[in-house]
Amino acid sequence: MAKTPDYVPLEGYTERTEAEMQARAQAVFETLKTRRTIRDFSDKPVPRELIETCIKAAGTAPSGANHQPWHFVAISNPDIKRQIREAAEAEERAFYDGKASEEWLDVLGPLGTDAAKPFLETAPWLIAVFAQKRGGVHAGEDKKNYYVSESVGLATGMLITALHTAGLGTLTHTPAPMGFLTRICERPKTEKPFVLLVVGFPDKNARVPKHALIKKSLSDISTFKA
Ligand code: IYR
Repeated sequence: MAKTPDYVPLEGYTERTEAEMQARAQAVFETLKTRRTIRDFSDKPVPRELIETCIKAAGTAPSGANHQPWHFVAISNPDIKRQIREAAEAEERAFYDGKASEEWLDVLGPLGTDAAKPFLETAPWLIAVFAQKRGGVHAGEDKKNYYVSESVGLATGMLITALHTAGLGTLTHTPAPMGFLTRICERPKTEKPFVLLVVGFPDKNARVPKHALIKKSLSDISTFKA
């Protein structure tokens, strides 16, 4: 039987003037438009507390039935980073040396990516994001989860936003298939590896491909019906 909901008054909402709202929206845009996907990382350490705070920010994301179907494995251990690099590079060699279609390799050309992933060891943190097929509003429950990919995608976006806003560089890395993350991170089979974030400071000589600077215009990405 469905439970009747309990309610509490909304807290934490701040009403603002239109000018203030516009200024704040503009400030978020100014911050986010400087985010770049980084592949040249420094080995400078990043405090664990900073990663913890960004993961807490990600954990505020909306999710199907508020089940919060995500788990973040934050790795700074050099031995585990090496295992991840070795497994990811093996998958990437298979990808670049045969599995990827010509069409796919063609669109990757301007990014300059290849099977070598040294940043998986250089960067101080890797965050493996897992999507939980089963769970519940409390940790340890075993109900069906809903809109899992949507929820975990939203949380990952908020994690990237938090990391960038804090002053860190990230790479959204998706070695395919990513099954090795389940084994190396010792996660249950009911969780699916979703994405591997590489996190740290950009190297002082970091470069980004020009291709990454192309951003669609407002009219390309939106339609307004007044
Ligand atoms: N996973 C590979 C290939 C790759 C695929 C896409 I789509 C990208 O935007 C970037 C890379 C790699 O990491 O090299």
